Amino acid sequence: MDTTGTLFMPSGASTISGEVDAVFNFILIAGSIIFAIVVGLIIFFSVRYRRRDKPGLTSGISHNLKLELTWTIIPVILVFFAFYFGFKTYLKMSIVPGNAIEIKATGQKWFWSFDYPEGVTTVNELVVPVDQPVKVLLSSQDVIHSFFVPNFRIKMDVLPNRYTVTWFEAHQKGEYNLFCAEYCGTEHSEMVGKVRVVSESEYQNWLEESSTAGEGMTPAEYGAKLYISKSCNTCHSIDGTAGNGPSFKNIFGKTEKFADGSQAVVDENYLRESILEPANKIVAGYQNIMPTYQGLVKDREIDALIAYMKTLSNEQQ
Ligand code: HEC
Ligand SMILES: [Cu+2]
Repeated sequence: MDTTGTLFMPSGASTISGEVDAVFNFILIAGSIIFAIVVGLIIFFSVRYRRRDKPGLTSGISHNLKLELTWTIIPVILVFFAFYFGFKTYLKMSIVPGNAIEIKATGQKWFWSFDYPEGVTTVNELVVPVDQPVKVLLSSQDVIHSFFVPNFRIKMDVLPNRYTVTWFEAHQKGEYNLFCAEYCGTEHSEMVGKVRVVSESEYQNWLEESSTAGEGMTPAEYGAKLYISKSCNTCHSIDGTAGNGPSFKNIFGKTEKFADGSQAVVDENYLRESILEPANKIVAGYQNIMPTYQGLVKDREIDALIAYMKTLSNEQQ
């Protein structure tokens, strides 16, 4: 159900967000009341019954059965409520509906990629239809990440060498933040994406468009788009400034020096290799942190990226 944002949570946009919030609020409010009562009484008693210099004032009462039953039974009931609703919601969040569409999500330093059954691959953008359950099959290429969409109230660890699963059904169109919620290295805070919830027809159109993306554009124009959409821009600038990776400015045709002392002239094959097997040749002065784009970019897209990098260089050929 819909909930609006509060101090603790952003607005809820999935079918389970209302339930998660209800459990959270119940525990928060019940906990706060009990905390106030316990701490209030501690303060009251320590003042009221502080040690005085008059002996004999302490009464001989050893216990009070009614009171003890009350402060035992009420919290037990509250804990049972918290367990009952918490477990019920947990089960709902764990069991993926049979009619869910399945999207493979991969975490890697430091971006998300998504593979659709239709063959479309996106980076840092998960597009899903509204009012339809979506199963997200998660795994990591490197370290532990965590798939966190606060508006949907889902968070799931993303592990190397193992699959984890989460699911959601968004019932409100819009754009929602996707975070990595597991510290995964220097650019962890840049590991953010978007979940775009669109209508069923927009979704079908988007799938169609994405599988024919780049048509009607020159390769260099398409490459410029891919440079952003495949997240190359998080590590490579185009204005000459060095980031996590070398800038693409004037890259084509230059003589590149590598960490092992060898060197090579940057041509199409070198660029292709750098994208698919970045660990083969490490540019001197940089670390081996570029993820392989094997499987994430199609040949057509590599061609476009190379065409784009050429346009950033003086020495075009
Ligand atoms: C996480 C950061 C990161 C991302 C994302 C990234 N790279 Fe890299 N890239 C590097 C680093 C670091 C190097 C230098 C070390 C090496 O050679 O592996 C590099 C090297 C390169 C080189 C060789 C550069 C040279 O001057 O010789 C090319 C070409 C390249 N990347 C292309 C790309 C493309 C295209 C993308 C997007 C599809 C991309 N990279 C995404 C970090 C990244
Ligand atoms: Cu991460």
